[in-house]
Amino acid sequence: MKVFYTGNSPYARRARLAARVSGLGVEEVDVAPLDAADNPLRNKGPGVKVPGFETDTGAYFCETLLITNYLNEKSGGKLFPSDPVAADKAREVEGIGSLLLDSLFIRSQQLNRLSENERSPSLIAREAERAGRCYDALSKALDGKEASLDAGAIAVVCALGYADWRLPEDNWRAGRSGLAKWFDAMHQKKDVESTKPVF
Ligand SMILES: N[C@@H](CCC(=O)N[C@@H](CS)C(=O)NCC(=O)O)C(=O)O
Repeated sequence: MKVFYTGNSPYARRARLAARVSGLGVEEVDVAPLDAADNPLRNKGPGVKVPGFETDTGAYFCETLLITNYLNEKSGGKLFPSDPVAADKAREVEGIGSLLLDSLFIRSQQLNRLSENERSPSLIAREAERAGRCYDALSKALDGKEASLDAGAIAVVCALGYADWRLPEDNWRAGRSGLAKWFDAMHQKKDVESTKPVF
């Protein structure tokens, strides 16, 4: 199995961390830069996005959640706690982390990729509000929680790490010291630290 990534992609970081936690010996293949005419992903599928994933049977697919679920299934459930109640909670957190990352990504594209007259102020405001609600919900869910690397924690670490890089003005730590403490504790883990975005 192979996971294709670039060092600055928060989505690919999620897939790489999931691959490591799965313990399945997934090979990590750096395919930066994505816009190169001879990028290997061009021969694999229409998306040319990271993460991409190749199975041992030669199938190829994109989409972080699909990849995470595949790795969870193949590893016999290593990406979620074995206790069913805790596993459902982890899915709840994973969903909020996913929402947050999508929201931050939209806003970052608007603010960092478009010129001022191409931007949509209403879209930016809507996504900023959504991100605020996600930060608050994560603060509630993770304040005082143990730093363990399941699919929920992976999604959140990657989203908050992306916020630090692309939207530092969100200042998500302000008034959320429990979440900040949890985030720092997660970075004591070698894989979390070693997959921090390269920029
Ligand atoms: N919905 C996709 C999003 C993946 C995504 O947007 N990846 C970005 C990098 S962070 C990408 O490959 N962008 C290349 C492009 O837009 O051409 C997922 O969940 O995996």
